[in-house]
Amino acid sequence: MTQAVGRARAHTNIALIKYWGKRDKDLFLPMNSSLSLTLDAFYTDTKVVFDDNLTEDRFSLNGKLQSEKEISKISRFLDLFREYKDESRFARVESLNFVPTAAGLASSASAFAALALATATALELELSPEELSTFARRGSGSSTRSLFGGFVEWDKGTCSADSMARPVDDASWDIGMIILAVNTGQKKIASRVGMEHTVATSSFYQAWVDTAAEDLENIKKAIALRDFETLGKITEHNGMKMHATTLSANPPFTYFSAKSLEAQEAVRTIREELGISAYMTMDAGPNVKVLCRQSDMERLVRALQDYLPAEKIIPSLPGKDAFVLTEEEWQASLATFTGEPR
Ligand code: 2P0
Repeated sequence: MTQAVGRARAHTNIALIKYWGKRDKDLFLPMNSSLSLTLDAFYTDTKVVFDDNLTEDRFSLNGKLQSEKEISKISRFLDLFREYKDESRFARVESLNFVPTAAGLASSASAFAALALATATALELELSPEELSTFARRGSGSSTRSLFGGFVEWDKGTCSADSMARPVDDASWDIGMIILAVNTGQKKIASRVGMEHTVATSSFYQAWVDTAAEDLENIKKAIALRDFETLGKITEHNGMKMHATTLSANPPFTYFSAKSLEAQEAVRTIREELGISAYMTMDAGPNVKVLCRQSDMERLVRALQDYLPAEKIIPSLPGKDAFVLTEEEWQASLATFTGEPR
């Protein structure tokens, strides 16, 4: 019996310059480059065991065996590594998502980043984290950025080999983010479906691509200068432009719910009346994410409590690079996991 084992942790990330649209669906090549902030409060731990006793791949998430459909996604992803390394063994994959249920954050970014690092570790692949991000990308675009901590750019590249993530700045300078988990339980339009429909039908789509490139250049300058105000303003503007493309799709749709608009209004009011710098962004769901200074976070959380229940306000600091876990750390993770997403 031979086994090859790898374990890893990766944190989720929130895009400040959004990835919205693919130019190649099979290779997950994006229309535009994007930039995100990795968050330390939300992460996925994954263990992969390649084992020649297995006759098929297995996948459990949060202690529950997953359906054929979920397993086939994982198998296709593992095939990329098996082909690269000429590996024939099947694998057992166990993942734990440490994301509060209320946060309603998509976990595909941290999930595929953790799986990519765990698999590369098990198979002893000699890949840089940038190269590994080109594998992660094929599971879910946003997972490229979860291999790194702090501010991370995903360069759209020219082909599969160079469409990769790179660290921009470790964000160790008074940066924080607060998730406003308004979670209305409304029917979701998966981001993959939403972006495809938008690319195909939105009359604003080309303007999105053109201006996202400009936003990316400007936000990188703001990060280099540690200019929080400019960083926040570009973030808010870019996010709203992404959502404008959904409203201009045909038929139109939106990820905004009434509760999202209320939360947005609360952020604007606090910014104007209390003078606290806070800028919002949203993804393919109703929750609002607020970029702020770490030093303002306590005051901002208190102010937000006038508008939202305390349990819906979830602060986070910037997260670190994805990293390899030891068996002891994996066991500790299993022991603290309650069996349901926290
Ligand atoms: C982002 N989103 O940059 C953007 C902004 C949602 C809105 O990346 O099809 O789950 O797996 O590549 O990565 C969510 O899209 O999509 C996303 P796929 P993914 O974070």
